[in-house]
Amino acid sequence: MRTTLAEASRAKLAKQVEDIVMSAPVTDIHTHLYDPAFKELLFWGIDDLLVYHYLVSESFRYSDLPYDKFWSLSKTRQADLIWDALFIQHSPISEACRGVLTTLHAMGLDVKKRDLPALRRWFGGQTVEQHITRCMELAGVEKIFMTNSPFDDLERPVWEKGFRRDGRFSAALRIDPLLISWPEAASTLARWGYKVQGGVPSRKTLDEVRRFLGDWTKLINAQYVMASLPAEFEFPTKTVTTQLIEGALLPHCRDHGIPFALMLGVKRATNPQLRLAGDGVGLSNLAVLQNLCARFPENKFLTTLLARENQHELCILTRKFRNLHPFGCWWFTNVPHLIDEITRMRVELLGLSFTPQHSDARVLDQIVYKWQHSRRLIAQVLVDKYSDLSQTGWQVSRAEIERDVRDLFGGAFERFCKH
Ligand code: FIX
Ligand code: ZN
Repeated sequence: MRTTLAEASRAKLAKQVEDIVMSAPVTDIHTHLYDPAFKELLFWGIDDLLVYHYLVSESFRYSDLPYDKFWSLSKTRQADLIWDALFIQHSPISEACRGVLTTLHAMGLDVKKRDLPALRRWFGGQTVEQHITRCMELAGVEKIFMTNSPFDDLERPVWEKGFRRDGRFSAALRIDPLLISWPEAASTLARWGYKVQGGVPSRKTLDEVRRFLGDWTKLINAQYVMASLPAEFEFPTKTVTTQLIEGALLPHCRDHGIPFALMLGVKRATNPQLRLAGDGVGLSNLAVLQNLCARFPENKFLTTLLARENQHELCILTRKFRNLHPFGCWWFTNVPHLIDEITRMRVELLGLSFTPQHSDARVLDQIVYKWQHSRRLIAQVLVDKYSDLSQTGWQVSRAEIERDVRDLFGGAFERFCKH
């Protein structure tokens, strides 16, 4: 069958775009991974891959085991049950299941043997140092942003003790408790020596909260401050949260020239018996973002939204506010047809002025599949968009495509954070 000229040039363009997108280095701007200095806080290996909360919730679809019984088991026993339920008793066809296999396959492991003990033996023979390098090379990730919470009792002492930083890991200051459970956070800060009072924050308390944010931003060299806020979160309101945001958090971010990252739309503990796997989603009122961007033009706001139904309005808001930068297909939207839909919509409405993806990896090995899967989908969108462009006679060079992809994979984010 004769290939038309148009088909031939589209195939040539597609090959070029796919090569560039599949090999471009990426900055992973939000993960739950840790610098190796945090030792066991960095999860990796086959059992951690299998007990990932995405798979826990999927496996309970097939199990009538009492939740407490499951949580009382060792990680290995939990992994055995999840492997059996999702990979042996049923085809591992979901995105999270396929992800595990994409990662194992990329590491040269023969998944068709379905031999979990053999997989465990292989991972048992690896060191964390070599595995970090292996996973970052396979994923094409050159920089990993951690999620660093001073309120985490396992993490905080490591920072306070100090350690030699691994340059591949950047820090982000996570402050959810400050905004969603102030009274408790206030007593914690007071215990740490900050002169804060619970209740409605006085000027003194707001200054002390700024001192706390300043101390930790300096200690960890935070590149942004982040909080995940519930679907029903509103701004401004006559609440302490609004006062903390206006009177401490945003002035702090302006002083340090760093963005505030809002992750909106989670319904924590929809089913608390599933623990981390028990969170759900809700529609966010995006007036929050409009009000923040309009009232604080000197502040920069990064944002990712959990609800599919919020994505179009976010694109429109982003067209109105240059101090707003959307990123990623977060969590329940991190599935192929939504990554395609959201990325296509963003390119069509925002051009290249956004960051299409972050991995949100909780297990080191996950960066391999999360980026391989997303790169393929992003490449497909770009092939279609550049092909549409070439229909107009406009020619894009290889260097221009490389420039555009560099922007999408971290360049636009870095520039947004710096300005
Ligand atoms: O708030 C967050 O950073 C979320 O990403 C996590 O809470 C969530 O558990 C997760 O792992 C999503 O992928
Ligand atoms: Zn996260």
